[in-house]
Amino acid sequence: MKLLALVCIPFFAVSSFASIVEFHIAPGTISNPWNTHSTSIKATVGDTIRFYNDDSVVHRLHTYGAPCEHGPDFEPGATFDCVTIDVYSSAADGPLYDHNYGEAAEVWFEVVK
Ligand SMILES: [Cu+2]
Repeated sequence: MKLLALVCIPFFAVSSFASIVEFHIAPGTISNPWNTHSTSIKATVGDTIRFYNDDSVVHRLHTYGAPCEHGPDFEPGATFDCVTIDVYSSAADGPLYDHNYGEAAEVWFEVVK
């Protein structure tokens, strides 16, 4: 039993901290903001923010390396996983945006340690 505990405790200790935060890009978003300050995507570094493209056009998250790497194009009906690697506060540093539509297509985050 002691051995089992030694093997299992580290697994749960690591996995219990990271979670998946789901965010749906609404139909009809096109070149408009994905969300707003008040609906900022909230996560902790290490979490995966899973974007669902519920829209009719390709979307692509623009970042400068935080909270996750710059996104690829992802098709309507597809998902994109933003694996967070650093803090990012849109309230402090401004919204990120859809690479394909420019800065007006805002994406708001509050990703903390
Ligand atoms: Cu970009």
